[in-house]
Amino acid sequence: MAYFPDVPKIAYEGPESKNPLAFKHYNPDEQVEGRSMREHLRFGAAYWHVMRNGLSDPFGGPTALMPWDDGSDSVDNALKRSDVFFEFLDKTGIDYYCFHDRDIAPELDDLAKSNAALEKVVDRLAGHQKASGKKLLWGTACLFAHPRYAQGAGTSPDARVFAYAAAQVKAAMDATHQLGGFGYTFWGGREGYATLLNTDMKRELDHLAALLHMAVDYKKTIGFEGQFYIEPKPREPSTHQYDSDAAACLNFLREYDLLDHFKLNIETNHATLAGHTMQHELSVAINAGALGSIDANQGDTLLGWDTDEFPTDLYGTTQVMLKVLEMGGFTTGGLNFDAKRRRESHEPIDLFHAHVGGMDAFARGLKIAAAIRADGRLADALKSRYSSWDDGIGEVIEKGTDFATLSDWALKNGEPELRSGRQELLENILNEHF
Ligand code: XUL
Ligand code: CO
Repeated sequence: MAYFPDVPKIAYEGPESKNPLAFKHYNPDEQVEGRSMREHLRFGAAYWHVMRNGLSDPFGGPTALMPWDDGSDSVDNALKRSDVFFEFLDKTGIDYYCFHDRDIAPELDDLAKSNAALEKVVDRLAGHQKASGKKLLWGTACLFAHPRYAQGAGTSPDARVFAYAAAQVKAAMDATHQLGGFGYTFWGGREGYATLLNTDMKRELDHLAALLHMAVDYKKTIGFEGQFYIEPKPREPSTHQYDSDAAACLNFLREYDLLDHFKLNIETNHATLAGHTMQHELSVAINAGALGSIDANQGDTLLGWDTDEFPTDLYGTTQVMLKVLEMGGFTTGGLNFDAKRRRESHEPIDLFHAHVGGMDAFARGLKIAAAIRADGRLADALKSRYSSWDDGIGEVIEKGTDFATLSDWALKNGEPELRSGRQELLENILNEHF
């Protein structure tokens, strides 16, 4: 059954093509730095946006047309959505996907019924994966939508809510394991506070760490070998989210002895909401050996919230790919389009335009990043800026010295000669590649 009868399998037609349903740059088997584009980019589709996002906003209801969806919470409707989703993956050529438990299956009157519904849909997804060769990039539990989690899940002031959240994570991990997921993500949407007047921050963080330690233990119990990720975001819906940025997450993981078990899933729009560039967040994660995966999207400079736009900014995709190449590529992670169409783009075809555009923007980013690396001038400039550390007094300092030695050196050598940072020149070199 074709749910998207007007959409063919999207093919690569090259930069000259004017076909809106063709790739101009994403050519899956084309080699870049000795690896195929498909392997470099590891695109993922977000089930919650593709299948479940009606495109409502704080001022208006849903607009998205989903002719296949009867709007009910039935398991049959959920199963049908999974069929539609795999047709979407097939036609876009996206190899991976990500889900929350409650995106793929309904939350019913009680936990036992919800678990049973989840198991049914997971069986169907397993069949789709087997038939298509598509893979699960990561799964997660939705611990933020239901009213019980209004005051947090792992950081709830109510121990009964914590227990419920743990039960949900257990079932979502089982589902992810059954589907051979490469990872499992924790995004703490409501793990933070609205006001410190009613918040025992220390106790809440202790509880969050306890939940994550239990997840680490459970992973061993079931033999799940996927990578755990934490996804930083500073706020919204909370006033402050504890996992506010990459540095805060790393500090939390270190403090609670969890660093060996987690990497980070960095999302572009979350980085900008935290007041950082994506480049900054990726650098912080890479420096700690902890960049796991990426939620690929972008924000809007005119709006102060998480707009989850599709990534179209070539500067942005290039900078991401420069970092990914610098890291040596993804291992378990990939580029998950945690992005939604604008509310005005309500037709099913817009889903295709959006993903095709995002994939092409990243393919171009990859090619430009590889060209920048081959050109070498930016890397040379960086190396030369730090060259005073390679020998002489720099080498002495890096090996370890003391104040007396440095004081003697400074007295003898006098005022250091200033060297320009050459920012404008470097920006010009970067622009030569676009
Ligand atoms: C919310 C967000 C989530 C996570 C998964 O801003 O990014 O969808 O990616 O829970
Ligand atoms: Co995300």
